This record gives sequence, C-alpha cells and structure tokens, in this order.
Amino acid sequence: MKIYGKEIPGLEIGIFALVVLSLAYFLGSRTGKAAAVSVGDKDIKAGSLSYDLSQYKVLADRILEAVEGYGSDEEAIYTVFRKMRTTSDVLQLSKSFGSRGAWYSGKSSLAAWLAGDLNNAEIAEVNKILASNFIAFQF
Ligand SMILES: [Ca+2]
Repeated sequence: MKIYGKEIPGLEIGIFALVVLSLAYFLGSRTGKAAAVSVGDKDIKAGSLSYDLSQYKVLADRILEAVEGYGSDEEAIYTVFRKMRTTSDVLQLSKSFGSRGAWYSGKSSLAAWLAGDLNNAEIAEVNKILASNFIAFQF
C-alpha cells in the first residue's frame, strides 16, 4: 500500500486484520445481546413467581438505576438478586426489565446491562447469590 507515494509494508495486512477483528467484535456483541433478550420468557411459570408482577417492575427499575450512567451500584444489584427465589423470578425480572436505557447508553436487556457494567468477579457474585437460593439460572 502506498501513502503519499511511500510504500508501507504490512499496512494492508494490519488494516485487514483490524477490520476483521472489529467486525468479529461487533457481530459477537450483537449476537450476545440478541440471545440474552430472548432468554426463556416462555419458561416463566406463573405458579413459581414469588411476587406480584408490579414488584418485578420496581426491582427492574432499581437495577437500571444501579447500572445506568458512570460506574454501577453493585450492592443495589445484589440486593435485588437476593430477593429472587426461583428461576421464574429471574426470568420475570428480565422480562419486566425488557430493553431499557437512555439515548446515550442505548437500549439493552438486563443480561446485557449486567455483562456491560459488572466485571467477572461481580457477575460471579450475582451467580453465587442465585445458586445459594437454589436457582439454576446463571448470567
Ligand atoms: Ca454504568
């Protein structure tokens, strides 16, 4: 490849690699979000819900408050997940959360928000809380 008449060896390969990596990252994050949005709404069992439907909306609001904007409030997130008693509770929380976010953050599912805002140790803590409540679902 020539830039301003000078031959730059390896630049084409470098640019090609960058394009491929960017594309892979973009597609990977997109498919990940798409999969997270559709997790198990059909698997919600009305008889296994621990709270009124309105309560899941309140809890979903708390999680959005905890993740939106700079940083995140992990304790608030853990507190919500400590209230989960069944897999259906978690799936209903995710359904009530839906796809949320302001124009500057973009709309995402609950799972995508957690994946984007929490580090691996914090995700592990959420999963530990779920497991300790005998919930098989993991983020
Ligand atoms: Ca955040």
